Amino acid sequence: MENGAYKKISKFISLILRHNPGAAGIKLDDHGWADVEELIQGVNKAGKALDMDMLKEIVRTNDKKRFSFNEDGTKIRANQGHSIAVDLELKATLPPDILYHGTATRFLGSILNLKEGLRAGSRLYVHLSKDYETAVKVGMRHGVPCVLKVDTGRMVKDGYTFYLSENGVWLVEKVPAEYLERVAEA
Ligand code: HQG
Repeated sequence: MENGAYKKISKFISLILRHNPGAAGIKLDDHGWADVEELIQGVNKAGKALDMDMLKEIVRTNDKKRFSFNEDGTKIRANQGHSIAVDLELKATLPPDILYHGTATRFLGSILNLKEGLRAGSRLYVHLSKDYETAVKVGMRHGVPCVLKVDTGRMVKDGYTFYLSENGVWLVEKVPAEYLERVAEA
């Protein structure tokens, strides 16, 4: 279980590794990796206590397995969710025929009615979930949740490429509205 203090620091690490490495005065390489020693020093300089044992525990207990170490444990990166351009070298993966996207009711107008579909916005990819329940939780972060069913089977036939992050989140560049259908509430 992730404890409260770890949760706070893990949010800061998400910010550093996904969006703003400068917040800890560090740089990521082209593949999103940060040097572990640099990260620990940078977090401490930013006024938050962190050591190697804590970092290992944060990576191990993180509820969504957001971070990974490299093989020899000298580097760390976020598994998904980036807004800065990094190449995670994800392999194209065939998704199940249906995936889900959790969003908030206030976004449905532009997604479905204006037919913008799902766009990545500030992130590199649109995030899709393999089950309805997970999608509800994702949607709750933005307001009154609602879930869109994505016809991934047809998207694959139409040539879209899907990726599966290290922690089980499905990623795709965009989802045009024609592949989306709102799931009626249970
Ligand atoms: C919405 C969490 C209007 C989209 C989760 C979403 C995920 C549109 C919001 C990960 C739109 C973007 C990502 C359009 C999309 N018009 N709104 N055309 N297209 N949207 O946070 O998918 O806890 O960038 O529906 O578990 O909510 O951070 O994406 O509501 O995996 O690890 O724009 O973040 O993981 O919001 O979440 P986000 P998301 P972590």
